[in-house]
Amino acid sequence: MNIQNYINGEFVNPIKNNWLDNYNPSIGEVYGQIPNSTKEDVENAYLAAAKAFSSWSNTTLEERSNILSKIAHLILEKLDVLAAAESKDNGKPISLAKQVDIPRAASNFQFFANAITQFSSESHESIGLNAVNFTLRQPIGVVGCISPWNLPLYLFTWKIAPAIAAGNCVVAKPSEITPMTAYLLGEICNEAGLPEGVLNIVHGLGSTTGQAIVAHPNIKAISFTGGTKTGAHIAKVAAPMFKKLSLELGGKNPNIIFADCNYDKMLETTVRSSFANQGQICLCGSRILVEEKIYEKFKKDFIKKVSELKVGNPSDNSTNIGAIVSAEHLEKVKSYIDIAEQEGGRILFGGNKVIIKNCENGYYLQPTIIEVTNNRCRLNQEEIFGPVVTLMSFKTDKEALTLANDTKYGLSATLWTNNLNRTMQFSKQLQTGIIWVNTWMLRDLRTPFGGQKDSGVGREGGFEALRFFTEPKNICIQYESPS
Ligand code: TXE
Repeated sequence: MNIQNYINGEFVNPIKNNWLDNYNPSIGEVYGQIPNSTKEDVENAYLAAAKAFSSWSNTTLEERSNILSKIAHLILEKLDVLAAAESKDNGKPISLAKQVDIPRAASNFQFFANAITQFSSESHESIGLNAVNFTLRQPIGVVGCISPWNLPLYLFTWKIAPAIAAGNCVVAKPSEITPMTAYLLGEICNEAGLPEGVLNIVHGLGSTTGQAIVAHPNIKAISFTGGTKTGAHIAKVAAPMFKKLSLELGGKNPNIIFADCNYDKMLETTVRSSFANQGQICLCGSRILVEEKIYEKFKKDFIKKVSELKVGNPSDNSTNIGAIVSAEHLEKVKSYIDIAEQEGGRILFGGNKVIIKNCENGYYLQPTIIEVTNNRCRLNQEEIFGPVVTLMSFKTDKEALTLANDTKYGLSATLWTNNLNRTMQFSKQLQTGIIWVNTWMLRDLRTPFGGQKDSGVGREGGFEALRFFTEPKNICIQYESPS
């Protein structure tokens, strides 16, 4: 299955005719080709976006809202096709794609279809000076959206929806590892009546195609989700060009469990926050910190629950843990398991690759639990981004807070306790952009989403996203006093 770039509402081959293999990770085989676009393709996408900008930025909010809403409905109509494509491309269980990825892609469009009709700005009367100030929030122009392979359509649409809702035109690049649902979105946009050139999708490697978007002199804002290292590189390229940057990067999120929590709910949720999407979510609670008095009980119960998870073919409805996204990523995750012992860790469960019947060449790994004694070890300091969590115990609140913050990342934290004072004290002192208390991954799209420290810069979601994708302009008018 070969896919093409989506430029000016049409599907076109890459100009230089370079192609990349696209793998199905569940069987470890190439199942198609995607464009390895060059800067010429990116230039064509930019020109299409620039041409569409003046009319698109002058459509009424109602027109935009209706089109975004239609895209949302079409995504839901095609849920099964999109979920099957996502699962095949990424290796995630089909059940997860159906329950999370694709519905959320629709919600992203529906949310901003609504939000744009409520997005306004204040005016300020300078009393006694016969002056009034008001603020226009105008679209930036052509913006770049670059997304990763872990939640492909979910994160791709999370950027595109607010960008076009705000009146911008977009040059978007999905990960070269999971291009399929982005490709399918192009047809959906045409069917929804999105004018040609408002959204342009170019496929290809980050270092070439992605780089060409980031370095393009007239693409004035970049919204990126991916690795911290890549984010730092993008910032280096874009900063001297004074582009607006939204960088959603890696995480090494603490999951802090106190004895006074709702134990059963904590246990069931912790299995999910540890291994959902094969642990390939930047919000996963990969460092589990447990109050000493329940540590042994938790360890026993957690291992038992995790041992019941089924590693299998992602297209099998009973599969809980699907394939790792690529052979390279499988090796990267395995390399951390292999250093566990020398890092002072002890593998309590898992740690091995799995051979799945009829998928012998697929990329499968057991959910893995490693007990560590020192938070400075590599397993606790580096983002593994796979089905691997570490366990540590703590005695006091102070120790728990210190451990939780002892990381270069600052994306999210999960706290399990029924103690109100502790909840507020931790909420104020945890150095993360998101804190879940007695839950995980409960998402209200109105909230600011993003992290501190090495987890990135800026926030997505709600009006934060619409502010990112617009330029505020203050206008001050002085008028004559009545004669
Ligand atoms: O991200 P990359 P990958 C973390 C996780 C993972 C690591 C790398 O640790 O192991 O990032 O994952 C494009 N200029 N997260 O390889 O490389 C690339 O083509 C412009 C956390 O997916 O950062 C892809 O479209 N673009 C993250 C996108 O950037 C470039 C989710 C992400 O690729 C580029 C995924 C360049 N120079 C991985 N280089 C999260 N926070 O959710 C690459 N790209």
